[in-house]
Amino acid sequence: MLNIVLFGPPGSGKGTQSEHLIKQFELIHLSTGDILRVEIAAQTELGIEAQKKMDKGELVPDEVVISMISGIIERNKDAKGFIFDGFPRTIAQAESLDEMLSAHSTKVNLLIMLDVDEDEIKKRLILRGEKSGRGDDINIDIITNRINVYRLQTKPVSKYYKKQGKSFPINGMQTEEEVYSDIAHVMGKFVK
Ligand code: B4P
Repeated sequence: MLNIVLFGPPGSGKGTQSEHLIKQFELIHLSTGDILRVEIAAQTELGIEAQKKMDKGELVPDEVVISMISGIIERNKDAKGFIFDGFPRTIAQAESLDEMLSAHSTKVNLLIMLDVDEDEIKKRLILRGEKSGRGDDINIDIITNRINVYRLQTKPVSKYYKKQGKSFPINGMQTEEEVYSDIAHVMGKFVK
């Protein structure tokens, strides 16, 4: 299995770059943000609880997200690998992911870290909010909170994988195509 974590602040291009990766590599795309938005649209119990957190720019509780991911890994034991998009977002999630993968004799192979500065993130998210009406992209206070949550709770996850020699930083301030070209270059080291 080849397992990739696409990592970076909100609006850094994780979802955007996942689309390119899916086209080129036969990996299962697993976006916790997308899964949660499906639950919200269906107004499930999980979705209603998740929406309260997401509308404030906070993270959904670890146990909720971990059990969602665990079920999907379990159902796709024979996959060539996964693109984890927006997961793990806390150290507890990273530790759980390592345990889940290790139970299937596999591991995270690399973390692709998309570096984008705060002013650019705010511009991108506001623009997306205007186009899509996505609740957590419209309000600047919510966006600022998401950036703070990223800095405090999520950024340490990149250090966790850096210590394991698995973190590859990419300049996410370039055009979408240039970012993907850099990602494809890193992927070349893992896919022969
Ligand atoms: P996500 O759905 O993961 O959303 P995101 O971080 O905002 O987006 P992403 O980085 O994918 O941005 P995109 O490519 O779309 O999370 C939403 C919320 O769900 C979280 O705040 C949290 O509450 C909850 N959640 C999700 N996972 C969780 C977890 N594991 N634990 C707890 N809670 C969780 O790009 C954004 C915009 O930029 C797009 O409009 C795009 O067109 C543009 N763009 C992309 N690349 C560009 C480039 N190179 N140049 C210019 N614009 C670009």
